[in-house]
Amino acid sequence: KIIAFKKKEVAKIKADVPLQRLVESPNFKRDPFSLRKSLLDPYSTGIIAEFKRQSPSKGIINDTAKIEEVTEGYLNADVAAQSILTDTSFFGGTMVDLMQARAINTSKPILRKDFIVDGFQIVEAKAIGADVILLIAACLTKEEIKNYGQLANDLGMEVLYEVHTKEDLDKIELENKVIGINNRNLKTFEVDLEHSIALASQIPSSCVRVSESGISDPRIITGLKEYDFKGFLIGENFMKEEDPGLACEEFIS
Ligand code: IGP
Repeated sequence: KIIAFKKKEVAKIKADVPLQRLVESPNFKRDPFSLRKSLLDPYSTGIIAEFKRQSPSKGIINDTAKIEEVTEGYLNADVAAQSILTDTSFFGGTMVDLMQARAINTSKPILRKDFIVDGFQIVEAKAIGADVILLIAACLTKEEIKNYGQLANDLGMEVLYEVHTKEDLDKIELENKVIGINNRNLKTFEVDLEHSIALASQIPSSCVRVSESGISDPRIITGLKEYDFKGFLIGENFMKEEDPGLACEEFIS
């Protein structure tokens, strides 16, 4: 459902915005930061802190937090990277949020969190200052995953490949990828860490493993590290607080 909606939405934007305009934007010229490198740094906290105002499963999470303040807070907390929802219809995010974060964040990778269903969005991601895009295996064919991944890499960006099942994993050429296992089933919204840990054993060691969703306690991270997870994507646990940056700082320290 979301995918069909997204495809229509992107088609409209594509008709209005010439590619040339994206390519000419100042952010398009910057060299993106590497998420892989950031997560593999032995001193990294591994935390990928998300800016998310609302979600289909939770409704409004935070509608007062300012992207600039949250970005500053997350950077102060020494996150490994930032994740920013740019989907408006379901998550209340905007591309402007990412651009404003980018203006402040000059040191850590930013993930454009959205449903990528068209190559245009990948060029757009670079133009707004993203370093990494998300490709959700469940939403894409094997060929799309390969082609979009290639396009992102050609533009100097990295990809977080998101999976939830073995079928998702089978669609990806796994060598040397950053793989995010979503603990949340996107159909039932149920969160299951055991399921993720079981799936992790199917991922080759050349990959960097990221655990996504439902992480609400530092002890969960200690547990996940035992299974060689290097990245931990956290949204709601920070965003539900009035000061998400401070919540992140307290979580990490
Ligand atoms: C963050 P949480 O439970 O910490 O808020 O989850 C992130 O994993 C979640 O927002 C997410 C997501 C997605 C959102 C994971 N995959 C795909 C939109 C689209």
